[in-house]
Order: sequence, then structure tokens, then C-alpha cells
Amino acid sequence: PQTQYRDDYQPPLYWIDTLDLDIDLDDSQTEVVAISRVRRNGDHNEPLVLDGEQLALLEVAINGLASEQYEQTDDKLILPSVPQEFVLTIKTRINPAANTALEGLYKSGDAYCTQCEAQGFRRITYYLDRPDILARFSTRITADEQAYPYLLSNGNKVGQGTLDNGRHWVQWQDPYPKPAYLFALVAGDFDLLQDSFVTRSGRHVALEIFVNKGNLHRAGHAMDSLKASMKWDEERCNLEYDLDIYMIVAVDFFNMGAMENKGLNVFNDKFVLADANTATDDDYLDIERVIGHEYFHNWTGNRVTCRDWFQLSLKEGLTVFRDQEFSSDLGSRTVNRIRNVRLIRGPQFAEDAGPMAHPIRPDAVIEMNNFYTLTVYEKGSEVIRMLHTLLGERDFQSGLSLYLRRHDGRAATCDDFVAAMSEASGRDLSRFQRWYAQSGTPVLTVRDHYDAATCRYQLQVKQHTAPTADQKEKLPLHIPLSMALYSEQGDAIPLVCRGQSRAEVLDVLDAEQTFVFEQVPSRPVPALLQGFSAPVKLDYPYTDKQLALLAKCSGDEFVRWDAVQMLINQAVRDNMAAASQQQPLVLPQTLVEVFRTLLEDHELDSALQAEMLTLPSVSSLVELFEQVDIDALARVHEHLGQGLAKALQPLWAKTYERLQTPEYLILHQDMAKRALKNVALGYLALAGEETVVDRQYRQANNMTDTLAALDAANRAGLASREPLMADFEAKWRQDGLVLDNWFRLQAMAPADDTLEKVGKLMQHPTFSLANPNRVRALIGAFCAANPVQFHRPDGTGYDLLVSVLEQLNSTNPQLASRLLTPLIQFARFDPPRQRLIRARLQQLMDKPDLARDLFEKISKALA
Ligand code: BAL
Ligand code: ZN
Repeated sequence: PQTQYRDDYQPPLYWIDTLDLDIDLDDSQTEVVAISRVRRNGDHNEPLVLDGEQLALLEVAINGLASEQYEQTDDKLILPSVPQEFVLTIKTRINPAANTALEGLYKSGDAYCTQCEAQGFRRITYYLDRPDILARFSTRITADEQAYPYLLSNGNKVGQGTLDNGRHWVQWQDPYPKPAYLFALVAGDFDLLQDSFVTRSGRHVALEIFVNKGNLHRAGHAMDSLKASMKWDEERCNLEYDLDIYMIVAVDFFNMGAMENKGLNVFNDKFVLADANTATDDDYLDIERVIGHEYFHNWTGNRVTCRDWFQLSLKEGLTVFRDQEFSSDLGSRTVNRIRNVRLIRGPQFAEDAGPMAHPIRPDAVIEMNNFYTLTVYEKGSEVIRMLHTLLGERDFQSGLSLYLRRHDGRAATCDDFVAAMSEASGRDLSRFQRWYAQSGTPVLTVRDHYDAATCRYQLQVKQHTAPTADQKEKLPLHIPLSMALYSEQGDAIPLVCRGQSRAEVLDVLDAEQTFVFEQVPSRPVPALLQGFSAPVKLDYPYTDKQLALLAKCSGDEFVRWDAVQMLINQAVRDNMAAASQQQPLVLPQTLVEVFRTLLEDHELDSALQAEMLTLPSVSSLVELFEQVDIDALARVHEHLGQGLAKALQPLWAKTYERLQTPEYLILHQDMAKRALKNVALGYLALAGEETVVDRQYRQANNMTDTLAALDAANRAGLASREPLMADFEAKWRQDGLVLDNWFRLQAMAPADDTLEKVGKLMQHPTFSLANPNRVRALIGAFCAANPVQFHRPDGTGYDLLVSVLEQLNSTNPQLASRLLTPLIQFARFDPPRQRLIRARLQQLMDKPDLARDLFEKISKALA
């Protein structure tokens, strides 16, 4: 497989101005006629080289005349000599029913749908399948009328009719030029939820959500979320919708979460369907977030798109930032921040330290699907957030609108975005731009000195980024370091520099810098990296006492949460040696007291309390160590959990009883109560209080409480686990989306026979390797969220994953490649496990038909 390099970008040799598609749907013999207006770009005699995969070519015509003057390779159609401007007609045949890769045109159940990002359009017709080719699309779809009453594509419906053979057709026209990756087609029989939205300037927009038959009652929250997104983008970013119709279709076979096709989003049904009986509070929040994300792409991605795929973070980092802000404005800002930071500090830091490390704007790619990563998305969003922190809301919004105005209707680069931000704010962002080019996680080492005689407090800040798999040399970055100072009594100390009060964000630009604060009356406790102001690791020698103070007194809620995290991390580190040697473990009293104070604080938002009182997962704690003894880590985790459960048992019980919400309402304050109540339930389960768990399961009137009870029984290994799990399965076995929760819990069970159970569950009638949601729920959760059982020292956990990957390699390589991640991040594990993993990876590498998705990751892991 070939590597593509960002530096090799060349403008296209030809433009395509319009594309008229005529698609005659049939399960195995769909015919596609693509008529495009092609125009040579500049003065040259180069051939026209079109992309195409798995297409049967039926006909090529130039200006209406059939032509034999072409060559075909596996993935190209080459027309050696073409006129300056001409009409190109290409007729192809494709087989949607055989398309298990879920890229291009495929069948999801009985419906047809498409997924074209990044390079799926080339599985529909031969085309210049690159994002800097923007054409006006019209699409005519023909299909059997009874089986496929709805025929949908991008833009506005401009015609329809019936044919005399039981078939009908619909014609769509999209007025906005777009790259092929934003093309979509859906055909099927659905239930339809309709609503409308009037934009600020008075445009009436029809809103339509299509769901599988029988699911209409589960589409309301998605519709509410869509309207909220449209309003939010107008109010916060001054951006309005630009078509007369916005459609969302929920399908059950989908590799990604959702897709922002112009005017016709296709969604994984997981991010559309919700009602109290089937969805949890977190599902409701996820739906709101993902509906928002895809809607926000209409400007950041669709109106202004990416010049090439190396620029993916231009639209994804920015749109994740926008969806995070949306969720934060609608719900709890701190809780959203905490959840995002958990994702960065856990799996994103792991990615940046592993063999697939890459900058948010990658330099070299074999398979683009491998770069829809936490780095491009989540770290990309952190980079945008740092810009927001540096510029402030007003200048950030000016920069965003300058960027959108300047590049509207065209393809842009990350450099274009930073240039607009710099121009709008007058800030020099040249060093900041290194965040786009450099991979790895910087470590910020902070040391301090207080001089009581002069009342001066000095912070010495060093930054260092260790070499990563892809880059040996690292340069200093522009890091916004937000900080505050507290007295030992917990009062904020004003920041004064050179006689002036100063802002709390320090610009760290160099490898080593010193900041001096004056008029500091006593030795302060610094709150560093407030709000996680940069995606870095912080090294400051906090004492437990200082952390307890910050947890209690900081004016920044994020700092309070973070202080508790650091206390927990310290407790974990302190116990590891003893755990490795099977020695007795300790539970730090400071931690118990901090938890007690938190539990007694009824003023604090319950959702925030829930986050503060939740122990980090074992998988995320792995990041604390260069080399980890995973079994010892799990023992420490269990010890801390049980210790806190027992030490504070009466308080957990009181909290649990205090927070009952008899009626189920999707309100933020009720979700907050349920979150804390269910954290308390988890600890009560660890303390052995089986009846409480059992009662909650039996009496629950919503899925949040049902699953919280199951989860508590599962984690604590209660005797009631088996009957409760059996009850849930009997109730929900017909509903794959709901049963995914059960598959996930089965996979995450700490019990020693989990691996065998997971193997058996692959035969469950509701499980299917063809459905990505099922695979991620069972296999994905086992490998990524149950590190102890996955990393069993006998290597059988690895065998299970490898056998799944061997099957998915040929059917759905994109899904296979996502599942592979925990296997390639082996550097922190012990040498015997590393040897076992390497042998399994080599076994995959030796497969003659290894997909390039897997090849790219495995070859890097074995390098
Ligand atoms: N563009 C792929 C799906 C998403 O990020 O919205
Ligand atoms: Zn996106």
C-alpha cells in the first residue's frame, strides 16, 4: 500500500462544475449514469485520471459520443486525451447488497443508504474524488415504489413521477457546490417525523427525521435537538441555515456516528432514537451533541470544506469545539469539560504516545479512514479551544466569521483558518501554528519559589515533548497556562506583575520561562492549568494537603474536580509497589475526608459531585505509568473503590435516598440527581448492599436507573448479577440498540470467565459481525474497556480479537481497524505480554489479503 504525503498536494488538473447523477436502484445491479461538465485547469496535456473502486464500467462518452479511448486499473479510469471543456458521461453498475464495508452505496436492512466520506463516492461512480473538487449536483433516483416510497438526496426536491412498471423516480437539485464526500442518497420505507424552523432572516425550513418503522415515538428528542442547534448557531455564531429542507435519516448499519451530507444527514440510529424506556440520560445528551455536531458542519465543513484530507481537523476539530460549546451552553459547562478532558487524558494521550501518533494535521497517510481519530477530533478541538482562550469570545467569533466569509463555497486549509484568526485579533499566532504540525503530549513541569521577605512568588515553567513514533524532533509550543493563587485558608490571591494586576492566562512560549508575581502575602497554593487550558500533562509536586484545599476552595469547579483526580492518582501510584508484591494496600485518609466533604456539600451541582466522586477507569489510569502491572493496577482500583464504599457507607446511603426522582423527566437538574444517586448506588454495591441494587432494578421507570443497577451489580460481582442480566436479556433481546448495553456490560464484567462468555455471545441471535454497533458493544468494549481480561497473561484475549479481525478484514476493514487500537498500544505492558501481542500482529501481517487499514496500523506497531 502507498503512503500519501501532505507536502505532495497539487491543485487538480481538471475541474468538474456540475454532476448529474441518474441512479436506478437494484439490490445487486444498480446502474449509475454520471454526466459531468469537466474543464481543464491550466495549460497542460495531462490525462484525466478518475478514481473508482469495485465498479463495473458499462460505457464512457465524451460530448455524447461513446469513446473507447480509456484505460482502467484497479482503482482508476484514465482518459488520455480529452478536450479543454467537455461533457463526460460514465455509466457503471454496482452491487449494493454485496457491500459489507458500508462505504459507498449499501443496504442497511431493507433501505439503501450511502456513506461517502472520506473516499466512498468512488464506489458509486468514477470521479475526481477529492474534497477540492466542488460541483453542483443533481440526482435522479429510480426505485420500486412500494418497497422504497422515500427517495432522498441532497438539496431541494425538484421533480418526481411514476413509471408504469411499479417504479417511481424523484429528482433532487443541490444549489450549493460541494465535494463528492457530501453526496448522499437514501431510499426506503420509513416513519417520518416532521417539524419546521423559521430562521432569523425568515427562511422557512422543513425539518424531517426518517426512522425505521415503529420508531416514530423515539425521534422527538432528535428533533428538539435539531431545533436547539439551529437556534444556538444563530445566537452564538451568527450562522443561519441555507436550504429550505433539512433531513436526517437514522439507519442501523453505520460505521461512524453520523454524517453531515448537505441537507441529508445520515445517522447511526444510536444517535437519533430515544425514549425513557430505551435510552439513558447519557444517550439523550449524546443525541443532542451529535445532532448539533452534524448541523454545525453545515458551515464548518460544508460551506467551507477541506482542501485535502490532511486538513480534516479544519472541519472536525472546529466542529467538535462548536458541539462542545453547544452542549456546555445548554447543560453544565464544567461537567462537559470534565467529560471531554477524560477523553483527552485517557485515550487521546494513549494515541499520541503509541505507534499511530500523528499531529492534528497529519503529514502521511495510507488509509484516510484511519485518521478519523481522537487526535484529529478531540485534540483538534483542544487546539481551537486554546485559540478561543487566547483570543477571547469576541475576537474568536470575528476570526470565525472572517474565515467563513473569505472561503465561503470553497476548500480551505488549516493555515487559512489560523490566518483569519490572527488577522481578526491582531495576535501573532506563528508559534501557535506548531500545534498543527507537532504530535505528542507536552509535559509542563512547574516549580515554584516563594520569598517571604519580598512577598514575591516565582513560577518556573518548563515544557518538553518527548519524541513520538512519527517525529523525533520537537519544538516548544505556544501554551496558554491558566492559573490562580490561593492562600492556605483558601482565599484567592490577586495576580500582580510589575505593579499591575494581570490576567490569569500565562503565555508559555519557550522551553523554559519564569513568571514572577508580587504582593503575595504568604506562600500560595497554585491552581495550575485551570479548565485544562492546554492538552498537556502537568508535573507539579502538590502535597495531598494542597490538593484537598483546592478540591474544597477553588473558585474554578474544574480545578476542584482536577484536584480530586490528582489525589486519586497519587493514591494509585502510592499503592502500586505494594500491589505488585501482594502486600497490604492503604486508603489515604485525606481522600476519604475529601470524599466526605463533597458528599456533605449539598450546594454543589449534583452532576459535578457525581464526576468528582467517580474513580477514573483502570484503562485511563494506565496512562500514569511508563510500564504498568495491569493486574496490580486493577487490585489498587478495586481496593480504593471498596475502601471508599465502606468508609463512607452511611453517607452513600443517605445520598442515595436523598436524590430519588420519582417521575422521569429529561431535565438537566433531574439528570444531575440521577447521576449522583447512581454513583452512590455503585459504591453501595461495592459495599455489598445487594438489596438496594435489586430494588432499583425492579422499580426503575427509566433506562438510566435500570442500567445503573445492572452496572453496579456487574462491577461489584453481586450474586444478583446473573438473574438481573437474564431478566434484561429476556426483555430486550429483540432490540439490538438496547441490547448493546447488555453486550457491553457482559464484556466489561471483571469476572475471570468473561472472555469465554464474550466468545459465546458472538453466537447470540441478536449479535452480528455485520452490524458495527453490535461489534463495538461486545468486542470493542471487551478489548478497550476491560483491560485485565483482554490482557489475560495467556494471550487468549488477543486471540479472540485476532479471530474477529481476520473475519472483518475482508468484510468491513474500517471497523476492523478501529477495533485494533488496544492491540497496537502495547508499549506500557510487560515484556511477556508485548511478545504475545507482537506475535498476533505478525500473524495478521502475514495475511495475503490484509486490508490497507490494518496494514497501516500493524506495520507501524511492529516497526
Ligand atoms: N464527517 C464524519 C462524521 C463527523 O465527524 O461528523
Ligand atoms: Zn464531524
